[in-house]
Amino acid sequence: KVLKGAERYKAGVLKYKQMGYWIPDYEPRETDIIAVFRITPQDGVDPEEAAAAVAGESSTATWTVVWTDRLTATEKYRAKAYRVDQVPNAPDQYFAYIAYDLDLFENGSIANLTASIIGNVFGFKPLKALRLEDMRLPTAYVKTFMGPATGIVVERERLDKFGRPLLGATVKPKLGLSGRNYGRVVYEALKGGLDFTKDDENINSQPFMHWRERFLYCMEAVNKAQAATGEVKGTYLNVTAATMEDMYERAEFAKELGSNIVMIDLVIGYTAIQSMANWARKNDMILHLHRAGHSTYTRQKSHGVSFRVIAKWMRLAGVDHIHAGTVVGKLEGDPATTKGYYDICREEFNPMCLEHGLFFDQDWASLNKLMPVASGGIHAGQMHQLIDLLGEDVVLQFGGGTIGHPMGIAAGATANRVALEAMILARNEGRDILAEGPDILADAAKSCSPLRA
Ligand code: CAP
Ligand code: MG
Repeated sequence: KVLKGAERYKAGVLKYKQMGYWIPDYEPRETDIIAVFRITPQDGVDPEEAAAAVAGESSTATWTVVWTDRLTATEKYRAKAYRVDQVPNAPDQYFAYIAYDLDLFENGSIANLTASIIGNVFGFKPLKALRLEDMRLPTAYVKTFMGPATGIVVERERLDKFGRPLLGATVKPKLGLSGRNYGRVVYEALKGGLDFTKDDENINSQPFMHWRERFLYCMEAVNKAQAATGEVKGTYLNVTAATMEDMYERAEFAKELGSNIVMIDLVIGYTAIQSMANWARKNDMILHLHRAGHSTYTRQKSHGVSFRVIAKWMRLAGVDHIHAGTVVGKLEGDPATTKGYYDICREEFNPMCLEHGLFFDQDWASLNKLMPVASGGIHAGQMHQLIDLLGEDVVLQFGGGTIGHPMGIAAGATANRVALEAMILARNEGRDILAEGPDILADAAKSCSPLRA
């Protein structure tokens, strides 16, 4: 009988443990990259063997011993599974810790890192499911990346906005407006009090609005709104396109028109993201990353890649903004896990904190901080919850929550700005904004009819 897949492992035909990928007494070196995977072995597969198999398949191994192993320093290059813990309340799942020698990776390349860590192994037969939960990135590796060029501090300085979250809105409907009408939305929203407007993730260059048309009308709106309000304004021009050449062309045009920011979608891929980050760094532009597509692999709790890992990769890659969840809006996310994402973006050092999903201490080695963006079904009525949950260094983005206002777009923007400022003032006065939030909003609404509406 020819044994296949999981059967082979049960019968002990293939033994990654024996091949040297399970080293229970291994103490990771300071320079090792460590990954923690949630593994669900097939019934009857030993979890340590499954962990060893993940280590093998994500580093040097194939399904059999090969002669050429004798020609390299196999011990150094083999990833080492060194710890397997049962997941609380999930009897068939285990956290497997795997250490990788730094020599396995090219400096400064997310594409190269991910080709190993999430390369083939997620389709591996002895596992029912596999999820990459977290990674410890050693300082030696972090330092091979440039990180965000602008980040939080410089963005605030460039925009001259301090002490409060930034306010934005995604132009709606997502698709279908002409350039001229699109520009009108941008102007109304910015003049009404927002700092930013934003293209939607799926707006590129469609028949109803060519990208140049959009950029021209948007920047006219930005300039007019800046002149009318005396504030620095911006609009995230989405330069996502089919090729790098197209993206560079669009980004260059945005710069030529005086934009301070461009936007890309996660779906363009890691190498394209790193190229755009380099471009933004050289051109003094803020780079906004919309995480379009992430839920296809981040949402399931037993299979895929946690968003916390994507956030870490993106801080290395050097985007300046990243969508990181709202907790209270229309898209899934719980407070503890989301706090972990925000800490990855905004802290110099993340201490290990299992409650927030952080499995390791993470030293960011002076890489700039990344501005998180909260977006998705949020509105002024949640201002107290948003500030309480997400703090001050965040972009709050209300699409429907601006453009759906009953009195119009500018009124929607004003309602958000007034709610924000009232809440920040109350917080700075030491009031408990979570408990008193609705009263604070009601008070502010007495002298602001858009907020009242
Ligand atoms: C929000 C949004 C954003 C999502 C992204 C949308 O619009 O423009 O793309 O929030 O989610 O298309 O749904 P509304 P995330 O403000 O009108 O809901 O930030 O979680 O990646
Ligand atoms: Mg959107």
